[in-house]
Amino acid sequence: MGGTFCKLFRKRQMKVILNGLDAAGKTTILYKLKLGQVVTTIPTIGFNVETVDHSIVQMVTWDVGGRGKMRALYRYYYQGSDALFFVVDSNDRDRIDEAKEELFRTMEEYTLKDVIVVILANKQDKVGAFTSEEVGDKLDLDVIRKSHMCEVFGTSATTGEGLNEMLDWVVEVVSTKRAAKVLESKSECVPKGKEERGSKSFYFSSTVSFIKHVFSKV
Ligand SMILES: Nc1nc2c(ncn2[C@@H]2O[C@H](COP(=O)(O)OP(=O)(O)OP(=O)(O)O)[C@@H](O)[C@H]2O)c(=O)[nH]1
Ligand SMILES: [Mg+2]
Repeated sequence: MGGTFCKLFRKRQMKVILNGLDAAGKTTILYKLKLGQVVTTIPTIGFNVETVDHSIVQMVTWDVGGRGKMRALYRYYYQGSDALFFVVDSNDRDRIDEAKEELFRTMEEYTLKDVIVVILANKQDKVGAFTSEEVGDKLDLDVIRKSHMCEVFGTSATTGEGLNEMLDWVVEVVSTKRAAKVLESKSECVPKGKEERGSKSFYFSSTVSFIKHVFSKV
């Protein structure tokens, strides 16, 4: 019983991968989300893993460095991810095609087949940056949307613009996806034929098994 109450009030966990070209702003975003402040960064070699709390959710966030030979190994850490945050330097017009290539290369990973894809059109505070719509067009997001739920947000890691709105959307979408999955498996687990459909005992046993099932998943 105690365990059930703990489960009720415990934050749900999500796994998030922060990816994108070097210097796009991944590490700055990670620490802005975690600490609420702008930290001085150096290029990430390897990765940073931090937990970020947002509303009912705790996100285990993997910030993978945008350069280096180890990059090819990062995919081994993608397993079980709920969301891919792909960060783009919207002010770097010369590298937007490279960013698109990196996004499409990343999306080929089988372990990312079920993630939601969140494009962070970062550095919106810089004059002359592509807008989030322009970034979406340049990255050909309509192609990604054929296989994944995908949204683009204009952000600035330095001012914090767009970050909360983005997290709200992610939490809502991932929670809805999980609930749909539980309901789907519930329809497979409800015993059929034991009680007559429509009878009180049928609904009682269905509800009990559904609640048990939900608590076994949270
Ligand atoms: N003006 C502005 N500068 C930013 C923003 N986000 C990051 N920067 C700066 O961009 C530079 C690179 O930021 P990082 O967070 O280190 O980039 P990264 O994507 O982690 O880079 P790697 O670790 O090399 O993959 C730093 O000088 C940041 O201060 C932003 O939204 N606006
Ligand atoms: Mg970094």
